[in-house]
Amino acid sequence: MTRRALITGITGQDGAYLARFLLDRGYELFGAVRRVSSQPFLRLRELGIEQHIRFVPFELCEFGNLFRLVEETQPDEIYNLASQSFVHTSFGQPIYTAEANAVGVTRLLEAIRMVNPRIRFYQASTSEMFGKAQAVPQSEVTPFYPRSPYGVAKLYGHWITVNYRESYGLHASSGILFNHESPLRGMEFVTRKVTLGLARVKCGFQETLELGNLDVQRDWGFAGDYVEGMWLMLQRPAASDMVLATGRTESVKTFVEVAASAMGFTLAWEGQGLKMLGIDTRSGRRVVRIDQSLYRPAEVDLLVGDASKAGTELGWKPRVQFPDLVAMMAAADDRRVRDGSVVF
Ligand code: NAP
Ligand code: G4F
Repeated sequence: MTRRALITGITGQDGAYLARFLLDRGYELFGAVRRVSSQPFLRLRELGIEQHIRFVPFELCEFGNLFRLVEETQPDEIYNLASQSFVHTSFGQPIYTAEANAVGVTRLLEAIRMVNPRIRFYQASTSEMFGKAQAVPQSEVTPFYPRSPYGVAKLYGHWITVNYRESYGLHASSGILFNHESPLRGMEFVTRKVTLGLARVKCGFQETLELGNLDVQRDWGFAGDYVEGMWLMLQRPAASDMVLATGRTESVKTFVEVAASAMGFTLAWEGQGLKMLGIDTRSGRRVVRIDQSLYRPAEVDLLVGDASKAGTELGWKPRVQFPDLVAMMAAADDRRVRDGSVVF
């Protein structure tokens, strides 16, 4: 029998890759989208799958809407990928972030409990919950210490998912995913900001790339690999929580260097701290500058995940390695900027 899935946040990076993954497996797919004034379907269009999805109106902060949505679509699986996903923004909008990322999860779980408790549920939890990391690497048993309103709200979303599983027997799993990127990544996030910015600098559309803290380290994987892990979690007989990560960590500075090299720059650093500059030694151009306003009130310095539970229980492992990920993103933005195609 054809299985039905509902994806919230389908217009985002992960939503697009997960939609393609589920369509390839024959799912009937409902895509939950909120009303926005710009074009929300560009990623789905880029993957060529927009016409295979039934779009339904959705807002995380509106219980009646969520309830009717679950009742009308009667899905077998719900993937809750929707959230206010920008960490920096969460410092300026902490209350809305909590409404969407914390209470929003409870709204969905309540709707599932009332409409059909057999629906399997995936919650998009995050390595940001580890924040000021209490162990290296971080796994399912590492204590949490979030460092942003985003991380705090996601931690509530994580625990309410665990609580509904333990209280009401829901098949509800929380995926604790480390940073995952792709050519479909939003341009507000540092990796995409770097690859798009460098491509624009190279073509003369932008003078310099302004960045914040270059010393922080992240465990960066490819989003296309991570959506398979989400699906695998919901195929298990019993729900549980899993870390998905590559186990390798790199600094933002290294990401910039590898991306710059892929774009044909020869980057050298001059100066220290806020005065540091990234110079292209061939042309002498100042390619990278530091902008203090891009620093966060509290930072997450080092994330690196241990995904051995997912390896053992799901048979999951990431395929794309860090250098190939950077090269893939750099090539996509280089091409887009040169041929003037739409960027999202
Ligand atoms: P993304 O590209 O920013 O997508 C977020 C999605 O949520 C978009 O479709 C957005 O809709 C939707 N959304 C935001 N607020 C909403 C609201 N109030 N009601 C309904 N929909 C709303 O994020 P992503 O990178 O794909 O990440 C997917 C999920 O995984 C997020 O929950 C994120 O927090 C979490 N996560 C991501 C990573 C990562 O590295 N990518 C790691 C760990 C966890 P619009 O298109 O209208 O903005
Ligand atoms: O790319 P980022 O904005 O991602 P961040 O904060 O790690 O959050 C992402 O990953 C989380 C998983 O750990 C997700 F839950 C979350 O939804 C999102 O997808 O920033 C990465 C690092 C930060 O430490 C930041 O301070 O890069 C540093 N950074 C330096 N300059 C910058 C910039 N970040 C951004 N966005 N823009 C800069 O100019």
